[in-house]
Amino acid sequence: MSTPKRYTITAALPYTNGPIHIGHLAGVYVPADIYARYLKMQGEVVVFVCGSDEHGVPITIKAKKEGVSPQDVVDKYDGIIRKSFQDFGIAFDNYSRTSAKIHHETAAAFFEKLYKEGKFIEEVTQQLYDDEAQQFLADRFVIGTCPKCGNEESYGDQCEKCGTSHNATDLINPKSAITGNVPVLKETKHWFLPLDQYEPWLKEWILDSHKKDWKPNVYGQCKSWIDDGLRPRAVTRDLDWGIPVPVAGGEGKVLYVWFDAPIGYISATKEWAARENKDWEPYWKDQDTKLVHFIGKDNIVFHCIIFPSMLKAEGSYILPDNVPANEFLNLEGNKLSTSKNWAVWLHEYLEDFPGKEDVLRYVLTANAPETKDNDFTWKDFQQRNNSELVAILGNFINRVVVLTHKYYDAEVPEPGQLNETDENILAELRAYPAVIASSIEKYRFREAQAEMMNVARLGNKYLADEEPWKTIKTDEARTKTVMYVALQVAAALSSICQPFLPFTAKKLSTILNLKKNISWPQIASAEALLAPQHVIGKASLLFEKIEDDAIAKQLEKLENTKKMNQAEQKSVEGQKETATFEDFTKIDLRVGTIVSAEKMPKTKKLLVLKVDTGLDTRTIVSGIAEHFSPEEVVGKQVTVLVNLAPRKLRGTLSEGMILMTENAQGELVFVNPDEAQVNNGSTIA
Ligand code: B3M
Ligand code: ZN
Repeated sequence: MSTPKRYTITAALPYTNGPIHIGHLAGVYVPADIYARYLKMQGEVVVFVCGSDEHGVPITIKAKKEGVSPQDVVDKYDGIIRKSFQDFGIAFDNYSRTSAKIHHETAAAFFEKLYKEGKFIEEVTQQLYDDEAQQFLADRFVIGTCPKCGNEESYGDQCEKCGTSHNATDLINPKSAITGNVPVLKETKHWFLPLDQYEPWLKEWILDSHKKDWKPNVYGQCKSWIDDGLRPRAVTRDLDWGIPVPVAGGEGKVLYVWFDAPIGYISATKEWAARENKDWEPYWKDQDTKLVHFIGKDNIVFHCIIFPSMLKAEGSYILPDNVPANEFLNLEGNKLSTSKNWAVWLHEYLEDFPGKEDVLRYVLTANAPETKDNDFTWKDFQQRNNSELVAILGNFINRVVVLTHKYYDAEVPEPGQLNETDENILAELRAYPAVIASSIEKYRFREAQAEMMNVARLGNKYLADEEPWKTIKTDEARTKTVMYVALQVAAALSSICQPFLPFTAKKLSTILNLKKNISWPQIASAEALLAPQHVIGKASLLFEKIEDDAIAKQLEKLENTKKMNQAEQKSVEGQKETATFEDFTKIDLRVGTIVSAEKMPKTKKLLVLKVDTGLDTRTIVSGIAEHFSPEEVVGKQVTVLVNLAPRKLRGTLSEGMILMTENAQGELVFVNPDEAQVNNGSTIA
């Protein structure tokens, strides 16, 4: 594309089945926001849209779990998500929702047009059905083995492990997520988008035209799907939550969530345009518009293959110019998970760290999973705040501002003749906007942000080398020049940091008492950013140190989550088959005491115990050596199953079994009569 006339920037619509966490932010919203802010600063015409994704099975499942209606669920999370984005400074032009009337209308009209033009295949096929729940099992209502990678917990429409998108009937060993039953097959009519017909075009459009400009992870995934061969995809579902299928025969059916959700970008643009008195169509239909989708890697197939095929089928829309999908962010070494509560939730962060929005933005960008999965740790968060934001950027600004107040009563001094060092610093400064812009335009946000910090480093080094606090005693003229140059660097930073650290940029503008924002072309030009005699504002710290106890608190929160998950896992283990009373009376449980213990030679797991059972002292081989040393168990009173059929383990006859369980931390513990002082041989019943 030659220079675009305008930009349509979209960020994945979050499912309203939970709040936003740092994984969403790092993968999608922070990079999208940096990109949109950057373009707007350059004076480009931009619309940046997002909204709540309120349909689909995840919402219904959440509603069932919480015992409320799907509408209650989406209202609750739409509210939380909307507010947290706003408080965090993600500057959408419009944040809409797919339950909005305008979206229902837009999505239904889109479907209808394709239907009327014969772009769908209408077919009665066998679909998975849960007899007990009396419901078809689409998407996340069914779990089974992924035919591609063998992941045993793949969903009906997509495997989260390998990203493959498939039909529910492709799953091996499917099980209903509602009842756990094995589904049966039942006939039902649906509408399919014949992706196979779009294959030749997709090959040309992606594999030939976007080989160079799409990220290798995105291009690679697309190539692998196309190479595997595409098949027709159902775009309707037998569900009761969603947008009703608007054509004859569609009664009781809704649009597939991944059919309606991306159309949400269009509805959000329409809603915005109506509010702003603008025309939405050029943003979606003019070839001079650059459309960019920010998403996480699990959404690649939908944004690169399915949605573009829908747009192509419709015929009047532009296609995405790029889909800079990120990989995943982990938390303290483990995969982020909404259901396991393994996350740093945005709304909680904002409460725990008020005024520190930019710290999180900074850390997430510095660690962004742009080319591979990455890990967020609280230690790294603290470290990057204390030794980068505070020690480099904050420190530079503070020195400049404090010295300007002290030496010149807050007035920018008149510089003398610039020497070579000064000229070099200013020349370096002027080169930065182009360098940073080029990284941003290539979607390399961590690189771009690192260059922004280099501007602060440049300023710090200049001050450290020129030592105005020393020259003030010997050379007033030189000191003025140095402070003037340093103030130019500070002023440039207020603008350069804006896309990355918008709250800081604002603070810095106030500190420097800027009347107008400084533009990047201005920085690149030779003009003064802060003229002599300009009076700066009061000094105040841009960042503050984060102490150990704040970090310890967060780690403790995670530790508690871990414990709760472990406890929950225990309690959910299903009950076994019914045992009759006769079955039970066959079992002879006694209290015994371990009188000696030693490791079974050449094994890791086995201890050979001698146990006084009250009946006799017998040998029992127990697989607990990785959890207990022989010394630890001698003298312990334990529960013994004494009439278990004896068997030989590694040549030693074992005559019984010691009962064990796991505590909430997952450690093995004895099932014993505790401190009760029971005689050996007492029966347990
Ligand atoms: N709701 C996000 C997800 O997979 C999904 C994105 C829709 S974008 C049109 O969590
Ligand atoms: Zn898979």
